[in-house]
Amino acid sequence: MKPSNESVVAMLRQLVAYTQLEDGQSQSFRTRAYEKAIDAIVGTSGEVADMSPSELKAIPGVGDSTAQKIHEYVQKGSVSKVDRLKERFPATMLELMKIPGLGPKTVLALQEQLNVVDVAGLEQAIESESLRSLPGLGKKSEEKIALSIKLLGIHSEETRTPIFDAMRVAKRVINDLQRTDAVDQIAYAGSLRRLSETIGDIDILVTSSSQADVISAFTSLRGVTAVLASGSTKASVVIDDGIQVDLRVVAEEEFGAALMYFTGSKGHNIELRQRALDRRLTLNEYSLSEIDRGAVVAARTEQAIYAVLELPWITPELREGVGEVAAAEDGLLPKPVTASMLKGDLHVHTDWSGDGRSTLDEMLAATVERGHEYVAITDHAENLAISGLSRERVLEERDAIAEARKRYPELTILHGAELNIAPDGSVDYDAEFLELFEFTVASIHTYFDLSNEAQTKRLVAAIANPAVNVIGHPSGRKIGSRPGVRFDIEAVAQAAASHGTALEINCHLQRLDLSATNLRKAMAVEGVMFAVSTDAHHTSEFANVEWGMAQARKGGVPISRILNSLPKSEFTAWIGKNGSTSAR
Ligand code: DGT
Ligand code: CA
Ligand code: CA
Ligand code: ZN
Repeated sequence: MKPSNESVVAMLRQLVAYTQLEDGQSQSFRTRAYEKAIDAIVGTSGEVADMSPSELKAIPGVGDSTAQKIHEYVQKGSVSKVDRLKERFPATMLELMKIPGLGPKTVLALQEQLNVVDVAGLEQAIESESLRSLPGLGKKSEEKIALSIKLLGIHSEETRTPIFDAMRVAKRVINDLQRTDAVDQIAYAGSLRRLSETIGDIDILVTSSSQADVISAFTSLRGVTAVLASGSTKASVVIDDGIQVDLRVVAEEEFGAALMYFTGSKGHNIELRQRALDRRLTLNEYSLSEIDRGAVVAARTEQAIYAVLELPWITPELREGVGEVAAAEDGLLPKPVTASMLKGDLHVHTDWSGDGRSTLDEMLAATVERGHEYVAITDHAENLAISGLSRERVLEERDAIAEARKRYPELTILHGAELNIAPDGSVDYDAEFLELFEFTVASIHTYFDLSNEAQTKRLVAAIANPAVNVIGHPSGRKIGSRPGVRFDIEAVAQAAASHGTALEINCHLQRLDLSATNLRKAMAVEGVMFAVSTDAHHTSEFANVEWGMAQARKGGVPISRILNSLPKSEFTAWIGKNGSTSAR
């Protein structure tokens, strides 16, 4: 079976990670070349596996040596360079690199000087105070790393995977399996479908007319490092040494019942089973049936099963067994929001700031393609050392946007910025200069470990700034690698409501920020608006709106609270109320 583009991209990502270790640095010309190729392949519609080395090289962004490696992977199923590096560096070292404070250089030194290659060894090195002996580290950094491990809940025996990584693997497995003729319907279930922040294992359901072919295709997928179980209708494997994937082949007429059962949560299932019993019905992974005669009442779709149980279909993100069934019964659940309801994106980067990877025109064209009416271009502001725009560059970008408006007459383009919230709550530039922006997002990018009180004050000050329209990724967390700032969500939501500043739901799967917990708390404050924004740094990242809207569903946010679902005129009226903008 030829690898999907996702598989090729996964191989390149491994290449990036292992090259970082080999070089002892996170960026080099080699890693940049691989990363450029990843963007290029994500953006291409062609099948990489069908291309010759010269066709591969013809994709802008794919260089010579990368094309060779892709070709090798397609031909042989692995890349000798990766195999060689895997021998030298255990996969657990890649996990260590995700801990804040542990870059490739330190992880390499851990192996070379302390013989430490995993979290258990790291914990011992902290315990024995030998971590601090490594070059560039000290007592303080040792303590900081110890705190990160604690706050992130990383344990040597704990193997939950951040949803960002798990979703990638799931999409790749699904894409690879779909390439076999044996697969009809395919879907992921479990905690992944519920949009849990971390995933124990990936659950995938398939319908098929040839079960044995599906199972054998699954257990021989590229990237499978162990087959844990393999039977006639189910199998479990480990992918990339890291995550378990469970596959079940189910009958087509029972797909809905299976999807519902394996989506869970267990608590949700238990409540529904009780509800079935109350109606002299029994619910299991195969069907909803009459207890007395055994006749199937519903099984093919989830909708049909919920309907017989006298409930509206409950969106998977809410199925946590924490009162959603009662709320559904009382008609209290909001209508699930979806990506197609959005009319604009309010947090978008371009290559005007250092970390953007697509041009202004590419981002605008992609916005139009999504059918959006408006977009805010929010490149980084000057205080962000590596990629922020100087005042001069801001003025240049403003001119470039004015020109671009002529090329995209159907799109309202707001010239904006992503400001940096300093520890005292102030932002970049000065009040007069800030007036030239039509829209701003303000975000925390530094000083993540101040007290709860200080961070709350900091966020409230930014919210109260008349030049600020949205607080971007309010906690700044990265699931699994950065805990983010602690703050009082009620106080922040109160301030946001009274100053007419929206709170962001950042769509990136590594962020999902605000968290679902904080969204539910913020929802309790009347008048708070949310901006579901991609924070895209590349055209391919606009697709992340799917996750932002799933996060909104998980937080119980109705469409009326989503700022960028408003038609253009209402949207501009809303930001105008803030008093800061001159949006067209
Ligand atoms: P995870 O994998 O730990 O992130 O969480 P889940 O929810 O994906 O759990 P998993 O993979 O063990 O099982 C998938 C779903 O299957 C689960 O959400 C509900 C259902 N399920 C599994 N075992 C049981 C069970 O013993 N009773 C009931 N009612 N449902 C179960
Ligand atoms: Ca699971
Ligand atoms: Ca499972
Ligand atoms: Zn941003």
